[in-house]
Amino acid sequence: MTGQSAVSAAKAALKSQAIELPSWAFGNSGTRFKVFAQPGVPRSPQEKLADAARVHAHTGVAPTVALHIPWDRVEDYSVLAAYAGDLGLRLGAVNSNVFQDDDYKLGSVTHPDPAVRRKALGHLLECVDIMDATGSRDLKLWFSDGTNYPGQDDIAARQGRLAEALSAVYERLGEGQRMLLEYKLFEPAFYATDVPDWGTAYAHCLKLGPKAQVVVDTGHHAPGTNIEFIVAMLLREGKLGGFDFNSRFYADDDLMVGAADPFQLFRIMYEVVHGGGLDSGIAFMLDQCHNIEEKIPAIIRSVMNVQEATAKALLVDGEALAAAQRAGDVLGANAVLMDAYNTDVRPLVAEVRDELGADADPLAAYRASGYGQKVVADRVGGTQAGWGA
Ligand code: LRH
Ligand code: MN
Ligand code: MN
Repeated sequence: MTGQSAVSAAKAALKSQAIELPSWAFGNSGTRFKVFAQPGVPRSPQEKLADAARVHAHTGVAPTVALHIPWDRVEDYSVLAAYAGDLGLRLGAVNSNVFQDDDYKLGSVTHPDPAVRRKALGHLLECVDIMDATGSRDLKLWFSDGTNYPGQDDIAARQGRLAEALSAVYERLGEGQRMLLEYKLFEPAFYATDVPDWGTAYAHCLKLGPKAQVVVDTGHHAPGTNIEFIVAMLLREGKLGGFDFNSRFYADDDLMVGAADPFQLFRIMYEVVHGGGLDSGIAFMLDQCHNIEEKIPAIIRSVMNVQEATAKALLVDGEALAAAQRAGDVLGANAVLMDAYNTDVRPLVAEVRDELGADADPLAAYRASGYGQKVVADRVGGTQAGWGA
């Protein structure tokens, strides 16, 4: 592709990429040491949607919002979906929560007690009911299940209990619905997590069938893990359902995506683009918490970071790269990738936003809108995102 047509193709692809916002990123959050409450945070799921609508208005590429149940519990989810529609949004993935109940101390769907397992499964099935009402495509499953001490429980038996629950949920999925299984190396379990890695998630999803896919949370790996390899592998196997994007310096830090390692984000997006994953239904979700920084600007920044990494990935000269690879030109191939990474794509994505009717400089536009001051004046007594709630 010539320079100009590569740029127009990149612009078209960037316009159709949708980045999903997590409702919980708008609420107060913190570490287990302290939640620093911020003025003006949403007091209800509806107010979280209103904030998300601001992010979408300024960026033009964030039209869906993921819910977390029960943090976003409402009486009627179809009313919430209609409200989202009025704001120009759609409701996205429904995130289940089987980790904040006393009953789940020893696990949820892998708990040794069948009564606790039944309760956890009931919640997961309720989440599919909610998807029916919201029109959501994806159920996102993350299990905090695991053990802290060797011998605490039977590792293999827990896998059996997990498979049983997953299969019941799978059977309940409707036409066009999917379940996304998320893995995480450790925390809160410190010895053996029941879904610790992509291999375990993949094995379960493979057995379940095509509606079961793996979700890659970029903060859920051991330091040094080659995440783009995992992405390439899952994509190749047709099992990459989506991302939970965030940054990490140490563990599951949930910082703004692209903040800790923009090069890694580029490498991930390159594998997505190269593997044809940009328009294959992969959910590009953020999963972040903004503990000390302003939330809406941080979310806008995160959307921009994903977009910029995607733009750079789209600008990789595929023909030059393939030629260098065929010729065994190690440095040449690496240079092709680095040329794209080192391109300043900010003017390009600004143009894309402009053409979408959003703002070339979304952060400046948000500041100029006065929305931040308005919600501080209007909203008194914000809700916590859920972690300590
Ligand atoms: C677990 C996790 C999972 C939860 C979210 C709030 O660490 O990444 O996706 O649903 O955080
Ligand atoms: Mn996550
Ligand atoms: Mn996480």
